[in-house]
Amino acid sequence: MILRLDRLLIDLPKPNNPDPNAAAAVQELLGGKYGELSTLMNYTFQSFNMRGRDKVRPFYDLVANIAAEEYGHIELVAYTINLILTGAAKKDPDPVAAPLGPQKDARNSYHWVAGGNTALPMDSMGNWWNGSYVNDSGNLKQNLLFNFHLECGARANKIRAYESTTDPTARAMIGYLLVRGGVHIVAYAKALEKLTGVDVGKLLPIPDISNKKFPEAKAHEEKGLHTKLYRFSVDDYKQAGQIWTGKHPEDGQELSYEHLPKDYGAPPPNLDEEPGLGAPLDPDTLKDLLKKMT
Ligand code: MN3
Repeated sequence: MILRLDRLLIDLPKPNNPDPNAAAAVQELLGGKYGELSTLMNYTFQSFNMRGRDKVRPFYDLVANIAAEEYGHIELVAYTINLILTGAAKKDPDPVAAPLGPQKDARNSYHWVAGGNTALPMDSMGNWWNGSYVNDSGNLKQNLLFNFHLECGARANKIRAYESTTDPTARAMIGYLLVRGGVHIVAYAKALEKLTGVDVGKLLPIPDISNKKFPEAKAHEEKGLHTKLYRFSVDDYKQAGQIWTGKHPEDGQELSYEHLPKDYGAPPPNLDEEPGLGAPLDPDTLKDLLKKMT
C-alpha cells in the first residue's frame, strides 16, 4: 500500500505567463505512451504480479520501490500543467463575457471543456492514456529490458518537450525528471547486468545528450541527485540497495541507496480559483460555504 504525503518532490517556480499550448505538449510526459503514468503503472503491475519473489527479492524491491517514486512524478507533471494553465481563462464568472474565449484556439480544449484548466490522463495529442501501455510479461528479464527501454523513451520525450518550450515551470520539472529518470535507466541497466552479466551500460545514455547540458538538471546533479536511489517506504524494499551499487557510469561518483528525499520536497502549489470554470465552485456557492465554515 502507498503512504501518501501532501508534498511535491521539488518546489516548482510559478510561470510568468499562462501557455496552454506548452501545457498541451507537457501532457505527453504525463499520459503519453512513454509518460509518467506508463512508468507508474508498468512498475506497479510488475511488482503486484511478480511470482517467486523470494528468490529474486532485490529485483522485486527495485521495481516496487521505483513504482512508488513514479507516483511522485505524475504529481509533479500534473502540477506543472496546472500551473502553466493558471490564468489562461479570464478571471470572470460572467458567461456573457466569454471568459474561456482566449482558449478557444488552444490545441487541447479538454483542459477547459472537461476539467478546471487542469491536467488530464492523456498525451499531447489528446489521446487518453490506456492500459495497453503496460507490459508485464511475467518474465523478469523481459520486464527489466522493457523498463530500460521505457525509461530511455521517456528521456527522449522529456528532452523534446524541453526543446519546445522556455517556460520556467516546465523546464524546472523536466530538469529534475531527467535526473531521476536517468537514475532509473542506470538502475534497470544494473539490474540486467546483475541478472545476465551483459554490460547494458554501454548503451547509455539514450539519446546521447548529457543531463549536464540542461542547466535545470545540472543544478541537481551538482548536489549528487543522480547518484541516489531513494527508498520510498517506512521500512520495506531494503534489498534494492544490492542492485544500486558501484559507481555512476557517467562521472564515476559513488552510488548510494537512501531513505526518502531530503526534507520530503515542498508543499504542493495552492492553485488559484478559476471563476469562469466554476472551479472549485461557482463564486456564490463558494462565498456561502466560506461563511458557513468560518
Ligand atoms: Mn519517472
